[in-house]
Amino acid sequence: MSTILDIEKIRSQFPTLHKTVNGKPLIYFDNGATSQTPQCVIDRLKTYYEDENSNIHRGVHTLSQEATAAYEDSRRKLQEYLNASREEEVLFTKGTTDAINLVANGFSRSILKSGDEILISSMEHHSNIVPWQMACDYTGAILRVIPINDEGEILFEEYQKLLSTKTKLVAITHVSNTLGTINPIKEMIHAAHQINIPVLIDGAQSIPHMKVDVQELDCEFYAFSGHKMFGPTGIGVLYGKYEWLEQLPPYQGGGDMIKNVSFERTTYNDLPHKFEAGTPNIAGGIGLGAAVDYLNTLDWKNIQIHENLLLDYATEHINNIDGIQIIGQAQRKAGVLSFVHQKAHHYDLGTLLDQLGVAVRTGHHCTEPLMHRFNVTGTTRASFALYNTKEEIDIFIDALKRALKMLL
Ligand code: 7TS
Repeated sequence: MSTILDIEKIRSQFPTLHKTVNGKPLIYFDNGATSQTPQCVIDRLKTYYEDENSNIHRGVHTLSQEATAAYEDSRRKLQEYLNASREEEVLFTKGTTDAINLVANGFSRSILKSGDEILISSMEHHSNIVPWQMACDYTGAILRVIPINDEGEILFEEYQKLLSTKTKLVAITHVSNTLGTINPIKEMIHAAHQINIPVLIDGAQSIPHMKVDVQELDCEFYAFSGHKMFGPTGIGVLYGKYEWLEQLPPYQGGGDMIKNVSFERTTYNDLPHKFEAGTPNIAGGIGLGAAVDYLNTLDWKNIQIHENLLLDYATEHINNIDGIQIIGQAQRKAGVLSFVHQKAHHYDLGTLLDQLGVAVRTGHHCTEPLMHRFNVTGTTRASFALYNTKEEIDIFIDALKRALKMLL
């Protein structure tokens, strides 16, 4: 494939991409679920366990100081990567889900009152629905949902109509994991700020596909997971504006998040530690720093061109197959291709594709309300990353045709 990226060099850094599955070379099109891990991140995790393994923020001994320095260095790398104005604005969490729960918990306990409203969209992942439903159950607040059109795009005028003085937060995904839609979050944030409403962005699916600048976006919160951006599992980030993180109460209680404890009264630690109770995922945090180092070596402009070419090529070829309907045809999309076939079940398609070496995801993709919106029970989803190629799409399309022949 003629490409602007040195794709062979990129692929050589990802050991899993060279596996065979069911006797076939693996074609990994399940990047929306998790991305593969480059050797530099794997090496960094290994070095941590071989050389630096120690608890952090508490030891006077050398090993603990080294581990603390590496962990805090990662935080600074993330601050720089996101262009956050202070390192205290970068909280380590278990992932996107944990980050959103942290904010929902804080809002439940300190901001939301009966009759207040939280605004989300029809295309949210369950992680950006259920924590708000729980917050509403707890406080009597009401969940409002921004509708979308048949292409899978936010209806901006409806969004504006839903914004009111009752709205206490807008929580919206940057990129839909099921449709691939890139939402106009900058305009949405701007509209919310007109009436002083804070905005949380679920960045789980955007971070691996584009450069994000939180100051330029001006969002109050931005949540994402390490394992979808070439980093380790079990680690993620909540970016929050300093004054908002100061205002919210701590999420969990325990070690590290306190200044002083007595049975009568406990005082909480400064940011970011106030939100990081207990021994954190130290190796994960350090490994995520290595993933950021890796991302910093990439040419983002050309990666976006490459990923758009992959998406356009796959879309064109899938559209030529009889009986297939693409779910999600927004003008602006990231590398996600979800589809249904009028006769073949997505689960059967996924199973047969796996037999042919192609890993895709099937089902509702943790977006059940979105499935209802499109009147389907699930889809087959191919989601691409920077290391995928046009040749892999050719094999996938061939495999899909073979699978359909077997099923129909
Ligand atoms: N938000 C979005 C938009 C997501 O796509 C996901 C995971 C999450 C939140 C939750 O992330 P976690 O790391 O905390 O689990 N999405 C998917 C997916 O599409 N297939 O598997 C996981």
